[in-house]
Formats: sequence, structure tokens, C-alpha cells
Amino acid sequence: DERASEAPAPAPWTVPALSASGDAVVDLREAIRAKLTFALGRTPETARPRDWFAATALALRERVVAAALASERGVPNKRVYYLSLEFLIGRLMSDALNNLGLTETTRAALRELGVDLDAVQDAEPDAALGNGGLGRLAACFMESMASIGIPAMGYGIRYDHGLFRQSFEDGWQREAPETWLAEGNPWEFARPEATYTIGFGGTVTLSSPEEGVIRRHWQPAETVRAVAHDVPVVGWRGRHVNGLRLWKAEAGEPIDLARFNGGDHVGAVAARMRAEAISRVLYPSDSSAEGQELRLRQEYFFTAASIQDLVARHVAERGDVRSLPDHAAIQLNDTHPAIAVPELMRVLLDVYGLSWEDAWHVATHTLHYTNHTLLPEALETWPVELMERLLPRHMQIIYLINWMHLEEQAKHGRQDAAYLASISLIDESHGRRVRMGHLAFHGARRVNGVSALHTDLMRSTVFSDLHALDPDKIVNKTNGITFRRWFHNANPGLTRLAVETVGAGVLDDPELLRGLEAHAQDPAFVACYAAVRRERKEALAALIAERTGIDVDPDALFDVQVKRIHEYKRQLLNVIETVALYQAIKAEPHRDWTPRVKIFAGKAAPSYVRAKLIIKLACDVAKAVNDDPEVAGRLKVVFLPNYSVSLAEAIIPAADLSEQISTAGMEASGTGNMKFALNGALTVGTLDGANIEIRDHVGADNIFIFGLEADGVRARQAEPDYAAKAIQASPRLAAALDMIASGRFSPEEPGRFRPLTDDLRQHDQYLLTADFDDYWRVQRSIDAAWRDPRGWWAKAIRNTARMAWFSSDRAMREYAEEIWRVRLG
Ligand code: T68
Repeated sequence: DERASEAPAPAPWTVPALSASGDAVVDLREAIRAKLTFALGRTPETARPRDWFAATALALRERVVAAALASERGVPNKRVYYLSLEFLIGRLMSDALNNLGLTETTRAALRELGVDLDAVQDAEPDAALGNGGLGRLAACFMESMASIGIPAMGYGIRYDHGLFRQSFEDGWQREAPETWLAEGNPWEFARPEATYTIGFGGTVTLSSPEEGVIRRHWQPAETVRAVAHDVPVVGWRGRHVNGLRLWKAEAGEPIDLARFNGGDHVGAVAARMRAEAISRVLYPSDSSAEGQELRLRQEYFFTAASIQDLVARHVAERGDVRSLPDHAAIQLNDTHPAIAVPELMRVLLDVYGLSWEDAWHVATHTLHYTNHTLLPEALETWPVELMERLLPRHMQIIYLINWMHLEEQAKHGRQDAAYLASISLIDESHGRRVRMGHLAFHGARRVNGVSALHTDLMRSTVFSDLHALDPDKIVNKTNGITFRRWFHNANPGLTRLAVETVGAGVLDDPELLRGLEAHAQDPAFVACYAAVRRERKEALAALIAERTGIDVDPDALFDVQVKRIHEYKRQLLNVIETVALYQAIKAEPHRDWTPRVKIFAGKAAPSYVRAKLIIKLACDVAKAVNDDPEVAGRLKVVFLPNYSVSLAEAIIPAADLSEQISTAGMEASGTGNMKFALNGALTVGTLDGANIEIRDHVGADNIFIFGLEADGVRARQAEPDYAAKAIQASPRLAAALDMIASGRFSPEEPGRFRPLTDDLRQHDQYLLTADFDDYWRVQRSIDAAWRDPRGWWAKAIRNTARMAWFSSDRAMREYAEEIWRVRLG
């Protein structure tokens, strides 16, 4: 077939006419040249790729602004405010280029300047302002809202240092600071005129009665300034542009001059350092709660700035703060901004003078809360004592909200202590702590889970008593991903094939991917589909060689698990299966093993000792396997360092198999699972999170499911000695664990991995032992499926064809209709 062998053609989507005059390429070329010269003070001869990146971004930014002005439709009736402590947006140039339809124009413009667009794009640092799925979801939602025309603004923190850079020293994770702002950020607009004062600490006093009403007045002991920095978010075809407003913390006074003049040059800037620390660095823990005071300061800082900003905008536009719920919907991304509940109440009560009833009505008709986890260790709580010290007025308001909440139950005769303790906003059982999930739940009009299973578990477990009080409050909104980044931009070859096969309409309506199904067994189409994959695998093999020195064969099955390292995600199960496979190949070297490359990537929280040990084990197993000539050509193991959004964009289109193997009931949704399936990797997974819905869409024949289901997990955890019994029943598992425990992979420190193997033998909270045999079984069935290429590709194509529903455009339409009640522009 000729399509397979053609040199890559330019992307098939067309450029909207944004250039008013003449030749778009010439205009852009001259704009870039001017930016390089006059904004950066560089000449083309001395410019580095980073300079070309900045010049190109500055030139494109003007076109984004032009698109924003063109799409301006006056004051929207209602805006969405998405509050998130994390926005894992990655690189922005490919978004801007593709959404403006300027990729080829820019490529040509740069070519005329002697510069390669790909090199320029590679010079852009990832904006890693998030840890994992929660932060990436916020980024996908921002892009989708701009694409489908929801008037929205994202609010977050402009961290100087995003997620740490990961390297390996002899297989141990090392962390280094990330410095994405070191050479400035050409996408952002600093808005010093949009600055708010944020208070901490101090006291609350009573005013003298005005018209018989006594008001509370908070006098903070300390203030910090929040300065807005706006990043434009351009939607598909440039039709809409929204803003991401990131707050930078600054001190009220840059220096204490008296102290400086007194000779204390360091002390003179101490207050400034304390203030600026708030936006200094992203906390690197995920799926666990961070108990640090600075974390609470970050949460309050960005929430308070955002609430002040949006209330000020509302009052300027509409005059009366009481109509806020008609014109603003606030979404709290997890509990990190849950302090918005008492903060909005404080502003309404103390600043605008509303009655409690009116303020509560406004707050509870404006706020909405998304829950991303039910793991107990990840549910945020703050000590009452800390809240009283840092946010005394908020603590008063929380007490009052809670008193009314519990009183309401008492009125209905529900007085039993256990029940009241379960719905109370204060947890009295571990010292006195404020339950931020309960606070967000109670203050929100709608609360949503992020997959069907997760939402059901919210209703039946952690929030069951609160749910019974208001059965309509919890709704499901299964996550999605933006196809512009995870299909069009990450996989232009597959996108081109889709356009050629089902028409260019697929770029606007992913449901048209369905049309690929008819070609799942058409040899010409399959050859093209396979050729696209082959090309991505060769590129990934080159990247692996460059970054790790390991040679992998693009003909082998690329078996990929990339995500944050966490015990519940069970990378360890995958590593143990790798060890068992290694043993099996060595025992029968002449069998026709399906050649596999196991590819891992992901960061461990720096304080998560167990996760770091799992990385070390994966690296040590990789070394032993890759150095063993007996398994050469059949098994390779790679751990790619420094997983990031841009690395994900390179890995996902090259994957044949997607590992989504969390303990059932523990992964709220997953979104990587969607990216892989869309790009045609087959999933091996448990019935957890959105895997269940992916199975429902792609069909049970086109996915590899194994393991206990959520209720089975709970039942098994209740059985005594379940782990020891499972190991006893599985000689293969026992042998793999023995090999690891014996020090075979760590001869210089034989006991190194005993903490892992001992835990599996004694506790095994995440049920690896229970699921191991079924995981082994399904992996061998995958080996067999791979040996039937026609069958494999048909499954892969059906995955791509049936994943449209997982677009974040669909998710955002559902939020718009059922949560925010906002019109699409
Ligand atoms: C993830 N959560 C869920 N948390 O684990 C994942 N946590 O199943 C889901 O698909 C995704 O959210 C989107 O809904 C996270 O990523 C964090 O990163 C995090 C960060 C700080 C504190 C707690």
C-alpha cells in the first residue's frame, strides 16, 4: 500500500485566516525576526534554540491575543472558575500552533530563517505545575473549555519551581529543582494591577453595632500580596480564548529599610522571603495529604486571591454580590481550595454585610467540589489549632457552619453520637482536625466523582452519611482527555490516517472515529495503522537509547506502565511478573516467547521511601535482565527517567500494551488509560476507575481484564492471612519473591528488598498476591494475542475507533449542563 511508505505529509487540517494581509508565512517570519531582535536583543547568528523558542512564542502570543479579541463577545452571562492547586500544562507551543492552525505556517517561517520547528519546540520547558492526574486533568479541562466555548478562568499558583527533575544514581531516584522560569515565560502576561492582599494570623474583633448589627473584623498579623500572571488558553481553531490566572506571592514591603540600615542585611529581607516562599515550590506528594503549614498557606493564598478577584469582577459587572450564583460557577479541584467555603462566607458576611442565611445561600449555590480519591491517607484534614492560629476568622465560620449542620440533624431527631461524629466537619478522633472533604461537600451545590465506580464508592463509603442527607448532591462526571494534545499533537501520523479514512470532520467530532471500525480487518488500512505505530516505536527506541543506553527492538511488544509511583498503582506487581517471566524464559529458553520490552516511567514523592525502593527494584531487575544473554531478544526492561507531559507524548503513541493494574477500588479514574487506548494500545487492567467504562466502550474482547473487583478486594482484606495463603498457593509467585528476597538483584546488599517482600508476605494491603496468578495468566494470553497480528491490530483499531466518549469536551459539556448550568459560547 502506498500510504504506508509516503514521507510524512504536513498535517491535514487547514489554517484559519488569521493573517489579514499578504502571505502568512512572510508575516510570521518577520514577526519572529522582530521578536528575536527587539524583545530578546539577539541576532539570528547568535540565537540559541531557547531564543528561537521565546521569539516564536512571543510572535504567536500576539496571534493568540488577536484570536481572543476576535472571539470577544462582551460580558458572558455566566463564567466558570476552576480552582486548582495544580495545572500540569506541559509545553504550550504545540497547543497554540495546532489550535490556531499555524503549525505549517510556523514551520515554513522558521525554515526561511534557517531554523527547525521541532528543535524550537524541544527547547520549550514543560510547565510542570502539577504532580500527576489531578493536575493534568485541570490542564485538559482548560483546553476543552476554550475549545467548546465555555467562558472560564483557571486559578492556580505560579510556582517558581514545578515538579522536581528526576534522575537515577545507580537506580536510586535523585531529585533536583525544576527551573522552568529561569529564562522567563514568554506565554504569560504579568498583571501587577491585579494584585490582592492576603492575610494570615492575627485576631478577630467585634465592631460597634451599626443599625443594631455587630460585625466581625479580622485583623491579620501578616499580609502577603498575590500578583496575577495570565496565560492565555486558546481553544480549537482559535474560536475562543480563556485565561489561566496564576498567582505569585510577593511581600507587602520588599525590604525592611531600618533593619538594612542597621546592618542586618539578611534579616532585612526575611519577611519578604517568608512571603515569597508561598509560591516558591510545588509540593511533590500526590495521593497523600501534606501536613505542612506552608501547604495550608499555599491553599489559602491562592483561594483567597481567586475569590477576591472573581467577586470583584462580579460586582463590577453586575453591581450586587447576591446574584453571584447566577453568573459564576466555582469548581474546587479536590479539597486543596476547600477553604473557599469559609473564605467566600467571610467576604459575603464581613465585607459585603450579608446576613448568614443570604451568604450561605450564595456560597452553596456557587461552589462545587470534585473528589479525586477515597484513600484515607489522601483525605485532607487540618489541625484545629493550626487553623485557629493561621485563619482565626475562618475557623469561627467553620464552627458556625458545623453547629448549624449538626443542629439541623438534632431537629430531625438524629442525635446519636456516632452518626453526628460521622457527618461532623470536625474529626475528634485523631486530635481535633477539620475534615476538608466534609467542608467542601457541605458547602458545595454539587459534588462529583471522576468515574462511575468511584462515584458509587463515594456514595457507599466515605460520604455515605452526607450523601443520605442530600441524595442529589453527588453526581458522576467521568474524566476525559483533550484529543487535541493526546491525539492530534502527540500522534499526527495516526490523526492523518484517521482524516484520510473518515474525513477531516473527525478533527471536530471524535465520534467520527467510529468509521475506522469498518477498516479493522482491511489489510491496506491495517498496514497504514501498523506503519504509524512502527514509526513511533522507532522514535521511542531512539529516545530510550539516548537516555538510558539500552537498545530495544521496535518489533517487540512495548509493554508500558507510566504514572506516579504508588503502592496502590502496583508497579511492584508488574516488576514481580517481570521477574517471573525472566525465570520462565531461563527455564525454557527455546520456547517461542513473545519478545517484550517492559517500559516504566514515573516519579516517587521524595519522602515516599517505599515507592523509591520499588523504583530501585525495577532498575536492579532491569540491569540483571538486560545483561543476561540468555533472555536477549525476548525480554528487556527500561526505566525512563524524569517522566513528564512531553515524555508521555512520546511514549503513549509508541505503546502496544497499557498497564492499568491498580487494586480495584483505589484508582479513582485514571486518565493515562484513556490516552493509551485512544492511540491504540491494548489495556491490561483491573476493573477499577475508568477502566470499567473503557471496557464498556471498546468491548470486552478488545481489552485484557484480570483480578479481583472492588467488592472482592474488600472481602479478601477481611480474611486472615490472605497474603501468606496466596503465596503458598502460587509456586510461581513464591519463586519470584524468593529470587528478589535472596538478593539476586542486589548482590552488594542482599537484604535491600526485604522490606518489599516481607510486606507482601505479611500484609499486602494492595492485594498483589491475590491478583498475581490471574495477572500472569492474562499476560500469557496477551503473548498469544500478539502472535496473531491481524487479531491484534483489529483490537487496536477498535480501541481507537471507540474512545471518542473519553474526550474532555464531553466531560466539559456534562459539567456545563449538569453542574455549572452555563451556556456554551
Ligand atoms: C488522580 N489524583 C487520581 N492526585 O489518582 C486519578 N493528590 O485516579 C484520577 O484520574 C486523577 O486524579 C484525575 O481525576 C491525583 O493525581 C494528586 O496528584 C494529588 C496531589 C496532591 C495531593 C493529593
